[in-house]
Amino acid sequence: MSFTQEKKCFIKVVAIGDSGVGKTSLIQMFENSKFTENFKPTIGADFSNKEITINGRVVTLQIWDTAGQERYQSLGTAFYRGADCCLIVYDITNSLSFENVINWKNSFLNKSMVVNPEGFPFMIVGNKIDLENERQVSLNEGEKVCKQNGDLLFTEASARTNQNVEIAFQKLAANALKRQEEMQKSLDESMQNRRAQEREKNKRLGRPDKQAGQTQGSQCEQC
Ligand SMILES: Nc1nc2c(ncn2[C@@H]2O[C@H](COP(=O)(O)OP(=O)(O)OP(=O)(O)O)[C@@H](O)[C@H]2O)c(=O)[nH]1
Ligand SMILES: [Mg+2]
Repeated sequence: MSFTQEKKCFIKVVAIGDSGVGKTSLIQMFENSKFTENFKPTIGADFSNKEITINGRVVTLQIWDTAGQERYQSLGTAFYRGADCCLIVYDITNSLSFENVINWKNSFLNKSMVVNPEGFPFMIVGNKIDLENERQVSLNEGEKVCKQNGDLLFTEASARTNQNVEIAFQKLAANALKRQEEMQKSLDESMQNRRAQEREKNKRLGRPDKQAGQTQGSQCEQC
């Protein structure tokens, strides 16, 4: 295995959604297999790292847990920048939190200034499915909104029972990694084309080929 292949990949995940929907709880369960009943709203944002394996490759997830409370929303820009993917959480027992999902998505795309918003990896999580008796948003409604808004990844989950928590993060990260690799591949291809054109031009003009011996293409800086 070459040195570049051994280097680890890094993916920045940003979790957003209304206050109280369970962002911190999902992250806590995913990272530490712990759940706390009492609600301590996040102030500003926290971040933590977790290593996971995707298709045999070690990937470091840097997970940003942001505050859902309105008063912290102006901080968004700082936390969103450089994100590779985004987890949007709503609470299935709170229809308003579901209605806000697309606002969160749009606000994220505006503030993060993602270069290529088309196909940016979002995972929508309908949390608290352990509270089935209090459900206000059906599975069908969740699926429909995700389909209508660019086929966003979607799952229902429970941070309390640990249902579908790991799979939500794994799927989102796998998607982000795939996108990173595709973007790197097209960058490598355009670099190679440019080099080939340059070589051709030098040949025509009888100039020495400065690129001879240089390695072609590069692995993703982070991968
Ligand atoms: N029953 C149940 N309660 C949950 C679940 N997930 C979170 N909670 C509870 O919901 C409350 C809010 O959870 P948090 O994870 O703090 O919510 P948050 O989205 O991080 O909120 P902010 O930090 O204010 O944005 C807490 O009392 C949690 O115990 C779940 O899956 N089921
Ligand atoms: Mg929180």
